[in-house]
Amino acid sequence: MTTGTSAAEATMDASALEAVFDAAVAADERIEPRDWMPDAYRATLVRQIAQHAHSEIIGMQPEANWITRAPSLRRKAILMAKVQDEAGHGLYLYSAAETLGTSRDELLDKLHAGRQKYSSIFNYPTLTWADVGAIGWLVDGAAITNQVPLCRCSYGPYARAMVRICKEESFHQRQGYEALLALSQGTPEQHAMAQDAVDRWWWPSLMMFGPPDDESSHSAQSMAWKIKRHSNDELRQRFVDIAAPQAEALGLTLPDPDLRWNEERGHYDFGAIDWTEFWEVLKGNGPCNEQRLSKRRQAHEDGAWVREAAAAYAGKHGEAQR
Ligand code: BYC
Repeated sequence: MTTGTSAAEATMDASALEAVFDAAVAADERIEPRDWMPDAYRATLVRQIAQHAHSEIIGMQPEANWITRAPSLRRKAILMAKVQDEAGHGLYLYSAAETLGTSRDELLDKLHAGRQKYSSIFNYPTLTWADVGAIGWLVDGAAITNQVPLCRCSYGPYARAMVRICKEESFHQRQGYEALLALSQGTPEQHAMAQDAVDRWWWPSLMMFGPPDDESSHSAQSMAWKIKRHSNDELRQRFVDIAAPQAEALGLTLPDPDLRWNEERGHYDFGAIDWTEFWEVLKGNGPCNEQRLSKRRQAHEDGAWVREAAAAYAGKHGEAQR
């Protein structure tokens, strides 16, 4: 769409502006930061992008838990790179949110005060090394399934951030698959460790896609605005269809006795998800909610000196240039 509030836009009334916005969305054009947009569209984007950014930086915790105990130098180097990538994703996303007029500080304050969410998945513990593989395979796999369509999101800065994030996520997914394959084909103990991790991460991974469509408060509007391109249930089904044959190739079993190929539907059927658990985790009652938030707050406090030093440096640099 056009950039900047043009002289023509300045003289348009609200309904004319809305018509321009609707036409741009209908034509699959991108909405850019200086374009007029409905307040509710802006608020929905800030909510979703902030939640996404928070998930990236909180998601660093469960995996970083294993950096010091990675089983080889190679595995350690790969895991460090992955965790750093997640920090980078957080930065791209906070920057995308900033283009909507909300600062990173404001969003972090809301996260720390428990006023904004992050993904339910990161409230589960990483008990063994195999969890790093299971997260890569299942959690990153689910994230990619959800995020590839976001590359076509109607809001330009979010869509463009997602292109790079998805490229990195697909590397993450493959490293997880490869780590899990090594365990699955290893000793009986290693195989059992891989199976145990998959048993624990499978159902929470399906919950990442959000509540079922009939309980999803935002989906209809977000799809009309082309922020979301598919419903929660559609993406969840897509993920199950991808993961089920991969599990077979890995030599691991997904913990769902009802999982089977349905020839008629052309999809895998799967068992009922425990939505009570999902809503409890969202309310703050998951196994690690408290630990994740308090570690995040502590990390933010510990980093205060870096922010102060960077601001002082930027101030001096600015003076030198004047
Ligand atoms: N966890 O109306 P709905 C990653 C909330 S991957 C927590 O369907 P929407 C990573 C929802 O916010 C994870 N909360 O919402 C991977 C809403 O509550 P509010 C991050 C959830 O937005 C590997 C309420 O439930 N990915 O970062 O239309 C390593 C009703 O839901 C969850 C993204 O954020 C959940 N799982 O659809 C490191 C992708 N699901 O806000 C990092 C972008 C729902 O009204 N986000 N809720 O209080 C999206 O695509 C969408 O926001 C969702 C939810 C599909 C997640």
